[in-house]
Amino acid sequence: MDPSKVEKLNLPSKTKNNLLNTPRSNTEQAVNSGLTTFESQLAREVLRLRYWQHLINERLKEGEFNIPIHVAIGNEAIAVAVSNMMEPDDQLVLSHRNMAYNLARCGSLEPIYREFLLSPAGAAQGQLGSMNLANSEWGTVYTSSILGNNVPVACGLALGKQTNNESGVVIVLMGDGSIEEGTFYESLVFSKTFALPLVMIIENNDQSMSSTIAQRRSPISLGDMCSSVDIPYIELKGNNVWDYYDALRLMRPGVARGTPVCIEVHVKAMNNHAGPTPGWPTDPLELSLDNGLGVERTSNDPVFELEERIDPAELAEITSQIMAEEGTGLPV
Ligand SMILES: Cc1ncc(C[n+]2csc(CCOP(=O)(O)OP(=O)(O)O)c2C)c(N)n1
Ligand SMILES: [Mg+2]
Repeated sequence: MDPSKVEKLNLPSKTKNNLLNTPRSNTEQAVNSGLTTFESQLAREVLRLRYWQHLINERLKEGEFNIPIHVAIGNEAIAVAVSNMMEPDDQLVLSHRNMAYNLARCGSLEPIYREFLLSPAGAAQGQLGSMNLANSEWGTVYTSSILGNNVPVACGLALGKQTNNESGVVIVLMGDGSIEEGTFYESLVFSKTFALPLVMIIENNDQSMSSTIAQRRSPISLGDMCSSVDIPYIELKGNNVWDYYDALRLMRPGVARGTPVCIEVHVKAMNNHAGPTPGWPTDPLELSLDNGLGVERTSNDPVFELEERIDPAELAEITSQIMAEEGTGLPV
């Protein structure tokens, strides 16, 4: 891509230098905070995903897109952990809220941004838009905007691997709303019955469009549901990307040997269900790059988790490198 065509989103220079909410006292600390290269890479990917999603949200605010787009600010730690856990033969199956995963797998904002514009230069030649965006070159083999539709498809892909004696596992993503579809239970039973190499990940943001779980249904204990069909259940919370990666790597060999696993990860929807945030003049949700990359100073926010663990100078350095990378900005 021609770097001269890249606009580094028009931010006040004060903001550019202060994208991280890191008001720690000792900013003079040594830059090398003792992270391994790999830990640093995971942190970098989380920050980059956040930056890219902010950029998309800024363009959503300007009304640039003609299709529904589901930002996933708050889902970066699990997306980066999944992306890095994947091996070359693994297959990823996504839902309407696929942005963090597709960006993590693609490793570049531009083809996805162009796809959102339905451009022939987009990641799917402008044919899939956002809610169905898949690209097998990234390992994202199927994405569905129909809740619950992608889980049996993932079962079929995993069955295909097993039947053809192919390596790799299938990972399917869904939300707390999607598990209300009957296909989820059927897929639990099916995957166990056929010992499929399948990882089912439920991003529980306690939200399905505008309703919380308590507003729309009785609670579902995923742990109990899984144990009733003898499927291992793992609960992830805290948004620490390194912990999430370790948990996924630990689980993967068993899945590859034919033990399907169900993972519930707690995420916080820090953006509106779809479209821009804020979405209307009295919207209580506020998202702006002017406030930095971080949104909440709690463990709901994967960026805050990094701010708590990485030396501020090192974090600021990583952030400015991300913003200076070729292809990181948006085309004019
Ligand atoms: C079968 C079906 N019913 C309803 C919808 C409309 N719909 C789109 S997204 C959504 C909420 C999904 O909630 P969840 O699965 O928890 O994902 P989240 O948006 O919270 O990430 C609904 C009801 C749909 N896409 N498919
Ligand atoms: Mg949800």
